[in-house]
Amino acid sequence: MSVSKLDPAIRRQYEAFRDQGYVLIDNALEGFDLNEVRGAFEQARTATQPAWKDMVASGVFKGGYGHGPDAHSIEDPYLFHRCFLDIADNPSTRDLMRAIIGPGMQMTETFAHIHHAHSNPHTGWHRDWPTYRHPRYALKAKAFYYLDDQTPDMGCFALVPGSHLNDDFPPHKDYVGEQLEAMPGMIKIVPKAGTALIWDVTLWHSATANTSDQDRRILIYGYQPFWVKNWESKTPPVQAIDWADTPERRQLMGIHAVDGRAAWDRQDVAYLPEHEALAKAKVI
Ligand SMILES: O=C(O)CCC(=O)C(=O)O
Repeated sequence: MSVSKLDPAIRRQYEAFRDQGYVLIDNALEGFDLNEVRGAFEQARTATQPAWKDMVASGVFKGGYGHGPDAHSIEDPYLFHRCFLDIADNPSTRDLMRAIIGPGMQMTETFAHIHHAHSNPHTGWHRDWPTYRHPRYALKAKAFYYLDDQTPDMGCFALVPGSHLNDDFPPHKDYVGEQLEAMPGMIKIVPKAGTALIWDVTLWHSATANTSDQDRRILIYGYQPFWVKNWESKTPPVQAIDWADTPERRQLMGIHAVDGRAAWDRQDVAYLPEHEALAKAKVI
């Protein structure tokens, strides 16, 4: 859909995203019971805590977003609770995300992320990859959902507004340790619980130290066009397949495309009958 045809409210958010590289949406979790989401989050934390502790003790770290001594990153939290899939398809952010990513949007990653009280930044200044620019769409945007009110000492996510338009990567070596927060133009994102931050992964961004007494708890979702490889040789987990009970959800989970070629569809997951009809009607 052309930008001029977007709903005016979505268009304003879309234009802020294109201009500044990010947009904040208040009360984005209003359709969900925040306490239930927090409970599900803690359930996932409890289930994965022993493995995280073993990893910290071993000193060998792998996993998403600074998984290590300063952060506990729980990949695919929907394996523990279905509400994390419902939030992936959140009506409060879905239309904006589709406007940003374009037709054939899928979710390519999700984490429940804890940046512990009294811990160092779990990552420094970076952008996720070079600026592959498109005049209308972004190659990847993330949604962060905040489960708690943030304060500036709570290990806030930091970014430089507009830096997605720079060709260069951030001068990260000049802004480490005590100097991390001296990055020119940086702002900290300090929203209320239930807010969503939608941001372009080519923004210059960093974690900051959490010097407060409270863990920072966020949900992370990454969205990309369907033609980006997602599961590769891994069959999507049964929880994702069962949840994806409409063609639109099949697409969101990177299984079968609605807007896209039938040849992109996974062969290791059976079509929903109505989706198979859609795929058969495609010419390519
Ligand atoms: O958790 C943070 O504050 C940093 C996140 C980050 O670097 C990323 O999502 O790429």
